[in-house]
Amino acid sequence: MRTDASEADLTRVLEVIESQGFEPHVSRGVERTVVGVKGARERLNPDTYSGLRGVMQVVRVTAPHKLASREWKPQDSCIPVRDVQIGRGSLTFMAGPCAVEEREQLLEAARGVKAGGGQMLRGGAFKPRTSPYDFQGLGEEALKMLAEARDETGLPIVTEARSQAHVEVIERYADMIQIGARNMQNYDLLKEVGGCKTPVLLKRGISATIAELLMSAEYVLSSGNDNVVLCERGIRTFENATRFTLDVSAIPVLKEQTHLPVIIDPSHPAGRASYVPALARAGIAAGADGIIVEVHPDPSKAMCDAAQALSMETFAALVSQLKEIGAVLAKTETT
Ligand SMILES: [Mn+2]
Repeated sequence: MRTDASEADLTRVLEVIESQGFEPHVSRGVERTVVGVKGARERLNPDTYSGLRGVMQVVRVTAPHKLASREWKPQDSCIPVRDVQIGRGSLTFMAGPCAVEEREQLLEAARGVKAGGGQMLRGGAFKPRTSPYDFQGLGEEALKMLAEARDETGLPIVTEARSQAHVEVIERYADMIQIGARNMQNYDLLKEVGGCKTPVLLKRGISATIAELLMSAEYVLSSGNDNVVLCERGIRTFENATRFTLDVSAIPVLKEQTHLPVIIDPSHPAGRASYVPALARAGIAAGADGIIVEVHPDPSKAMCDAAQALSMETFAALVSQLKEIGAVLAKTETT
């Protein structure tokens, strides 16, 4: 719509779309309002809309990931998580233990994250583990501890929903719902979080292409949740010196194809704490909007992913380096 289009102009456009049996999707941006029309190519005639008052331009979105595409929304999206704004020229640092283990350990980690310059706290309550014999997480107890840590430090919390059954309880406590790599193509779960108001952090699957990641984001967006942040966390390649291979090239590709913010997880591809800072620096230098990293007050005692957890001191040093890299790229720290 033109910037000077009135509400009446918009209503008229929506009426025309609906009268043709299509469902309009209105997206109100800072500068202009975009109206999406989904439907079979043959049945849609752009001329129907271009003559209506207030319409600036009619564009056919050719990308299969419609709502996630740059064609749909040329401007970078900014995803609000409480008072943290992810994307659009800012850097966001999320950190915390792989799993929430006990109250004191979590509070200590949260204080360390805050002191080290982090803006969000991560922590697993429902852990998807490769082995059924490994620690599976504390469930709702962990969510309560995360909420307590947020109340003390002010850091919004992000935690993973492993199945649809967890979404309702996670929504009650958390500020952002993570969809883990193993669930990237769990379409029922994607639709479930798509029906939530809580922002979603969508991690790339270990064998998923960038196009598949974008289609998964499309599931969430098309189900009604506009607040999606993508996360590159390493893919499986022939290389086994690291746990996975961080696909740095995914960052510029995603930046070209989507308006959604992109962050990286340097911990899971590294598998080892000593590799984590280098991967984090590479990700930010490549244009990522932030990181989500595993930290622990005493890494040797972590019950989950101990080898890759950073100490609080290393995390703080890393954050200051990342801010310097961000400054070179004219990125500001998230507010
Ligand atoms: Mn982990």
